[in-house]
Amino acid sequence: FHRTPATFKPFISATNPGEPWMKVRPLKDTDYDRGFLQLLSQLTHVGNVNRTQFLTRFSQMKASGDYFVTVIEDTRKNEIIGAASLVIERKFIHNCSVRGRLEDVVVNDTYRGKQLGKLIVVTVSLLAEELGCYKMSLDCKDKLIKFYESLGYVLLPGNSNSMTIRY
Ligand code: 16G
Repeated sequence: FHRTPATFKPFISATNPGEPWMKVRPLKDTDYDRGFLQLLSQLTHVGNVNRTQFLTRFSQMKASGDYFVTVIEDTRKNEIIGAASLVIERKFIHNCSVRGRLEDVVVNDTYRGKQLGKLIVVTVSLLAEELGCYKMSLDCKDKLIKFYESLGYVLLPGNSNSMTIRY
């Protein structure tokens, strides 16, 4: 992540995540059985999503070509311990450019202190840049602003208020 070289220790990267039992990779079908949805429930309400629903939604995401769901696996336990998604939004503006959205970032809270949040966010942010996104945006709770700022994200006062209507 070239804008913040000092904040990300170079010895941790997607291909070298810091522990031999950690693997950073794209989501796959069998992650239903590795606790992927249980992990997401540490972020927000997931509901009772059965295997068929999961596989159907995941194949729709893959078919669209605009969803890049990235996970961290604990290969010792066969368990998903971190996740983040890049969603590509196609635009007419900026010469038909694409915008990245960082979504559903979650790290298993029993794995604190291993920089997994940083690892997954930097990985997905680099992917956005690689795929030609002219910017990447996210929504987060107040308490996470400092974390995202440490990775190069900025609040643009008056310019990028996040607004929501819930259904
Ligand atoms: C956070 C997440 C967002 C997620 C939402 C779920 C990040 C950067 N942001 O805003 O992706 O979808 O929480 O909360 O991970 P909700 O259930 O209230 O929509």
